[in-house]
Amino acid sequence: MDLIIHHWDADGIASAVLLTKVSGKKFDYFTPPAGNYFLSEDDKNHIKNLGAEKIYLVDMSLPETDLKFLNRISDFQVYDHHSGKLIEGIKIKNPILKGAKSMDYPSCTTVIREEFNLSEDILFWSGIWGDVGFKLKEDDLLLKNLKTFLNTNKIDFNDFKLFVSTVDFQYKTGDREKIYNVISFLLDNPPIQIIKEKRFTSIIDEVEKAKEEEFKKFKNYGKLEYLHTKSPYYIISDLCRLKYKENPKKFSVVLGERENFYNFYLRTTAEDLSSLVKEVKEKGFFGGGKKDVLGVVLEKKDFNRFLGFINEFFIKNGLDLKKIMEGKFD
Ligand SMILES: [Mn+2]
Repeated sequence: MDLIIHHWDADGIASAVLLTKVSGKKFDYFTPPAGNYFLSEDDKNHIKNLGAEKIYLVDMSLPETDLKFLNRISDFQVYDHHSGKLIEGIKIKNPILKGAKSMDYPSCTTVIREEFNLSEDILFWSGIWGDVGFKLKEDDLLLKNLKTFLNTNKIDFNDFKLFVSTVDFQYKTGDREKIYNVISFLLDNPPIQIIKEKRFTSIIDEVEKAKEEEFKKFKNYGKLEYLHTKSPYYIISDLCRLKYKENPKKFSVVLGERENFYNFYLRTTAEDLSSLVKEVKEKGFFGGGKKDVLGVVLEKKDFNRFLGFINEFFIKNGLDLKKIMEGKFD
């Protein structure tokens, strides 16, 4: 069977479903563990063993080596809207890489709709709402068009938002089966019906509760707010943002421990993190970020090397992160 590899969020799921519907075929699906914007060795073995002749990658910018791997083992096609670069010999449909404006392609569903001449539907709009909904202003043309779509199709705005959250929240449980179950449901039913399904909608409350519980476990070390969590829920970026909002000038750090990986998050306005983000990448870690945020995914074997590196940054700011973490790792 052919395979669709997709991002774990609402846009990735909606894109995978749209692509399935338009091709009229059955597919296998794969999404990496939440937070991993790369394929681990396990992921690659799993994908290879599926033996797909054709592999699609939607809504995910993977490292060049991973793209080349997928291109080697299959007839490979990418649909995406993230920044990155074109790679010779790989079929990538991504208008952003050819100079298009990101506001014209706010979602991967936008790229897929254009490629296959699809009419707008709730999946198309859920990709957009999932990726950029939080930053749309009342007078944005995109929001006006969405509201026209919802009115025409008699979909309540709150129901639409619930729809997108329900699709989006599944990955936060840390259980990828839940994501694949949503894809099945969306393929077999009128998509909006999902908001009537307790087994899918209850995930939102479940995740919010887990967040509340973990949030209480932050420890304060003066300028540093630190949380080490072993929660199976993938909520660390949310937790870090919540703590950061309390006091942006502090250093809010969350370390999420999973089976084979650590997720590290730092947010602060105390210092511009842009050069730190750059350095992280140069050192060969899987990381990204902006002025006020750094996120890194680490294989466990790389953790000490990372801690040594990042602690230099904290020492400069009068904080010994390593000492704070001491005793927490074996
Ligand atoms: Mn997207």
